Amino acid sequence: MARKKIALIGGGQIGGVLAQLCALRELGDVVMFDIVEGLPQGKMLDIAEVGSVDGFDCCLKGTNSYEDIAGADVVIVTAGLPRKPGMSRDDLIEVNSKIMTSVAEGIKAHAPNSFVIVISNPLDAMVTLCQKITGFPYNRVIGQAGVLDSARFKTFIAWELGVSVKDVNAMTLGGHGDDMVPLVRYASVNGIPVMELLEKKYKDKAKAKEIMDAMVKRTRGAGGEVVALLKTGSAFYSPASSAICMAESILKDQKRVLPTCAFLNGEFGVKGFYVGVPCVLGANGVEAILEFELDAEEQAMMDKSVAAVKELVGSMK
Ligand code: TXD
Repeated sequence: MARKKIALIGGGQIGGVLAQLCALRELGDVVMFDIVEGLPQGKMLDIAEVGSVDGFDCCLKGTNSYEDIAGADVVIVTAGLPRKPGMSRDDLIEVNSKIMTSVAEGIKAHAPNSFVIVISNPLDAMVTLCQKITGFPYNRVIGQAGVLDSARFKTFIAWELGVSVKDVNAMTLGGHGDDMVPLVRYASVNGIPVMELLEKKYKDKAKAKEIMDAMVKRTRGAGGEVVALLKTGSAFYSPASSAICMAESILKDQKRVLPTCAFLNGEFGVKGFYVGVPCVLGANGVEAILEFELDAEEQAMMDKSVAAVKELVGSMK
């Protein structure tokens, strides 16, 4: 049986970590495409040369030619500029739309049967564009944002409560912008509601709410917090790990339930737009969207986030 093949479009900061994670987890053979000559070749050679140390068997190839992505099972797209301090994700739309157009054409021509995971920002708009240009069915074109946004939320909860992050469960919905919707009601530590634990800790409902509000705010601004510290780019370890988690669920048909930027056809009251919602990811890509009742406050936040996504998508030429 042939090995799976993963194509990475974009060999920058996130692309490099993606390649290393693919190799370490032996997800399949990896080809990295970038327009910069030597960059993908150099990175892939660098990673390939520690196969004996890390103990992985896979072929790693860097390329400047789309022909090399032929036969890819999963394509992960990071091509595009990252933010600089003071920029919003939406400021990238003009330049990254042009890049995404050429990338999607390349994928359509050379990996027509692949599942595509888009990471490039502004995420919700770039996924929309990628699907439009490839013409692939919606279940095969998704975006990564929610796994990372949720992971950030979980991290802050774990730090606040002094518990292992492995026992924290929490999720964000909506667009990958400042209006994303961290779901406080469903945040738990092994099923115990986080709000209840905060109220016990502080013996004060108002204080518990204040602490939660601060964690929600930090989650919404977490990407910008990293950008402000790095000054020269945006987060790259965490988006790579998050996308690999999605790719792995598809490649191994794990059917994990992951917050995914997926095309909605009426779910959560949204029709015709890509928005972050919990999806079952398996061998058929998005195999199901898990819809559930939002309360009035959550629905209002979701509506606000979706309105921002609609405006962003509408602003694409
Ligand atoms: O969670 C998320 N979705 C994200 C998204 C979290 C953090 C950052 N996110 C976005 O990912 C970020 O705003 C950027 O739009 C992308 C990629 O971020 P990265 O940090 O990897 O950017 P780099 O290091 O600048 O790498 C981009 C690469 C670089 O090597 C360019 O040469 C290449 O993209 N590039 C192209 N590759 C292929 N084809 C074209 N046309 C092209 N243009 C540039």
